[in-house]
Parts: sequence; C-alpha cells; structure tokens
Amino acid sequence: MNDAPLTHVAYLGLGSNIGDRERQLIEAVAGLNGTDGIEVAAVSSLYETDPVGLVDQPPFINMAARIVTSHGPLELLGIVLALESRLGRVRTIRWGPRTIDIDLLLFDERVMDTPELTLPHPRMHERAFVMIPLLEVLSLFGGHHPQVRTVDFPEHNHGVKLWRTSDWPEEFGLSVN
Ligand code: GSY
Repeated sequence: MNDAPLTHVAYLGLGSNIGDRERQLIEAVAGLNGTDGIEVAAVSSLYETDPVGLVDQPPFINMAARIVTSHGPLELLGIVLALESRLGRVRTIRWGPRTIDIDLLLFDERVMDTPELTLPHPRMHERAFVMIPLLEVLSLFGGHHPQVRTVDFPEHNHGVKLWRTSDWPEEFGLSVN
C-alpha cells in the first residue's frame, strides 16, 4: 500500500482499434484507478476516430483521462506500459492496430525529453483524436493548461465523431467519495 500523497496531475490519451474497443478502454481506466498511487479524477466522452498514420486499419475509439498520482513521470510510464501488456497489447507494427494504447500527454507542467518519454507529448497538438477528448476533460477543470493551445478542430474535418458520453464513474467500476 502506497500512502504517498497524490501530488501530481497528469493527462493521458487512450485508444483502441481491435477487439471490444469500449471494454478495453474501460478496463484500462479501471486498471489505472486500481493501481497504488493513482486515482482517476475524470474521463472524456468516447470518440470514434479515423486512423491517423497507417490509414489502412480499423477506426479507433479514443478518450482522455485526468489522473492524480504520487508517481513520477517515468514510474507512471512503466505502470502504463505494464498495464498495456496486461490488457493484451502486443507491439508488432509501428503505428499499427492495437487493443489498447495509453499515451502520457501532460504531467504537471513538466518538460522533459528522454529516449523513453517526451513531455508534453510531442505530437498531441497535431492530432484531433488526442486534442478533442483532452480539451473536453480540461474544460471540467477551468479549460486551461499552460502547455495546451486551444486548437479549434472542426470535428467533421478531422474524422473524430462523438461515439458516446461515458457513464462516469459507474461504468468504470469506480465510486467517488
Ligand atoms: O498514437 C495512438 C495510436 N494511434 C491512433 C489513435 O489512437 N487514434 C487514431 N485515430 N489514429 C491513431 N494512429 C495511431 S498510431
């Protein structure tokens, strides 16, 4: 049991495009929340999104989450990678289809550039499938983050469609105090 205070705020982008996409996203969020030193504070709606990069693959469902954590960024990255493999992610083709993908987007206002991790996420502003869910979560907490430019994506132009709102927190098996 890790009783360290949850002093850090981080934002994650999640996506899935193979198998039961919604179930895998829900299990990922529940798995994060079930990890010592991590609490999920809020999640976005679920969006169905056209694949970016390798376009000849099934559509994704993407969402974003805000967490509070006692872990540092590299520790959090290790937790996320372990969770991805527990949920069946196998790394085969770069940019290819995946059961689950969890990206660290923002960690407090930390700036870092190491071989393992770059913060803020270097490509997030170019990706509507990241920014639309992220801006939705941010809007619940004042709508502003110093490292986020509020890019106004016309949804129909970027292949990002609202799939459904999430029934937070009940459908994630979470309860709020
Ligand atoms: O970088 C995350 C994995 N990924 C995605 C994704 O999550 N959503 C969409 N729409 N396209 C993607 N291409 C890659 S790679």
